[in-house]
Amino acid sequence: MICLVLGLFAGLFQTACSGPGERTFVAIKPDGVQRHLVGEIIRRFERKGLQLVGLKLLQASEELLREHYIALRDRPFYSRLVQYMSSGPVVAMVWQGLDVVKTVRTMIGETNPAESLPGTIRGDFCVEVSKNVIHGSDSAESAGQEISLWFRPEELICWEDTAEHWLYA
Ligand code: D4T
Repeated sequence: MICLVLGLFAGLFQTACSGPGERTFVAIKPDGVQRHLVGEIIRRFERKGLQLVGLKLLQASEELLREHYIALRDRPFYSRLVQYMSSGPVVAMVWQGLDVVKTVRTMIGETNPAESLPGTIRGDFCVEVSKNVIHGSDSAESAGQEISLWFRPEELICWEDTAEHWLYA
């Protein structure tokens, strides 16, 4: 009962939580975790000025991954993609900030690492499309869907970012 009340309270608090900009979903894929790139990737988003509001290491189920990539279910690489994403732990995150969906996609680079510029995550750390280290939501709409697929409301933390004053007018 207490948990239920606390959960409801947390849900209300999340709804009321307001920080600058929007939120996006980011996942460091199994190759990124295995290659010890977690710290480097988080460092880039933090230094940019984005705010971390959710973070967890998990072994994603095939069911979750099939749902996450549902839009690609007719593509020939769909099964291989789900298998690869479930081959080891992933780091799931939610980042917040002004135009964060676009900003994160720019920092990640193109889907194909060969087309990603140096300085982007895929441009710097990988070579093949099927092992491209990281995922970021491609629109505000998909960000909303992916955040609710991967995180419960109470797992997203509303906190005052004191750097905000130096980042935003
Ligand atoms: P994700 O969703 O992982 O951030 O990738 P993108 O948004 O950049 O690209 P996507 O949805 O088109 O592809 C999803 C995922 O599938 C892998 N992939 C893609 C693959 O293994 N072979 C392919 O030919 C393509 C196009 C890589 C990313």
